[in-house]
Amino acid sequence: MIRWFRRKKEDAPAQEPPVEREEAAEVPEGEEEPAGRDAVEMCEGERGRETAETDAPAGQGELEEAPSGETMESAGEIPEESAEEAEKGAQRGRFFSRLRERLHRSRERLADRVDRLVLGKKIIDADVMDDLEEILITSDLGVQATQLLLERVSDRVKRKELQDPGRLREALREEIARILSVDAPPFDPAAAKPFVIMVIGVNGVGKTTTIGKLAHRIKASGLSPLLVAGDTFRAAAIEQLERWGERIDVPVIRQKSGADPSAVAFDALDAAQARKADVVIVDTAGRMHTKVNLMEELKKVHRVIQKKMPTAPHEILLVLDATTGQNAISQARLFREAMNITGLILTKLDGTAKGGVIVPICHELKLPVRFIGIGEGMDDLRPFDPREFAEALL
Ligand SMILES: Nc1nc2c(ncn2[C@@H]2O[C@H](COP(=O)(O)OP(=O)(O)OP(=O)(O)O)[C@@H](O)[C@H]2O)c(=O)[nH]1
Ligand SMILES: [Mg+2]
Repeated sequence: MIRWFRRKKEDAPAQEPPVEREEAAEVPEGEEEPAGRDAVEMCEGERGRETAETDAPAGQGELEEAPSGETMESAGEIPEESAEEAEKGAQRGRFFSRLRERLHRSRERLADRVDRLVLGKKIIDADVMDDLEEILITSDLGVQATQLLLERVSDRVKRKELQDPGRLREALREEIARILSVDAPPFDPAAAKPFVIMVIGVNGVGKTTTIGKLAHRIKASGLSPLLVAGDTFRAAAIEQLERWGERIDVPVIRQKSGADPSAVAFDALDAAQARKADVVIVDTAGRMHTKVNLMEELKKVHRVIQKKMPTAPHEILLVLDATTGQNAISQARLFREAMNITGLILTKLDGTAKGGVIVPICHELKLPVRFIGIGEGMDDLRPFDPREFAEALL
């Protein structure tokens, strides 16, 4: 049907395997490395290390936010309820601007090119569709999702619902939001006690950092999280999680480096019960998805958790690094074969023009994106809202 599409499909680039990282990633604002400890122990974080601007949930009924502490100057003159509503609206606006700003590289690649495409055009014809196809594919939307979008846009044109090229972008945004809206139960850490979350993914995608940010959100919502240093494989991984624990004032369960990760998880569930923790978040080693033995280790951690608490883990979150583009999809496919993934977290959307990759991920995997990472700070994890994201992207 479309020339460019046929041409490109044949010479689509081969997918590269992920690069294994050697170096331990640092917690951004560097802190001293704690001394190593031998036995299983709790590391209580220090209080009040940082105060932070907090993100509001993006409207998917997820975690409640801690109050921002900001007040409206004229609150006294406005009825209490509407003042609160106005503040919420203003806050949403600020968060959306930040999301848009962080996604600017992806937005430039997609939205700006769509704008240039329709500039001066009177109708949406085959040439426009051809060029649109090229824009979508080269914005990491993938062959299948691109085809689906083109079909839906063509249908709208045929039905005469879409005739003005100036409205093409809006139509695409709506269709992208539809693809991103994967039907799934909500992420609800209050649904069990303790609510156990396993975080998995290949080396360097941002698992440990995401766990720090997620625990910070969970704590701000009023629940008490507990972190589990299940990455006993990489040197300094335990310390990295401990530094996050200190920074956000959340306890960390650890054993010494090289210990069996499933034993750490087992002990952590005991500790969670003893401490009445609400949410347990288990960090895992960065896995090369081609190394079957490492996948087996993940399954073992899963089995041990389940033995201790038959309904757990309640969420298995796969972390994907958006900067790896199409490679993120092949990682997700392989992890899904091994684990019953309940949701995805896409990280590093701030540093890449490949943010469009979220569209084929949702289209192909039909897994909900739970959160997105838009920076290295503790407030840079946001609940994923398909409409908001589509709007920020396009
Ligand atoms: N810009 C940006 N950087 C991020 C984001 N999330 C994580 N990072 C950075 O990515 C790097 C790797 O993060 P880690 O959390 O160590 O990744 P990991 O998956 O735990 O890595 P391994 O433990 O080696 O498997 C760190 O430098 C993080 O600060 C994000 O959303 N945006
Ligand atoms: Mg890690």
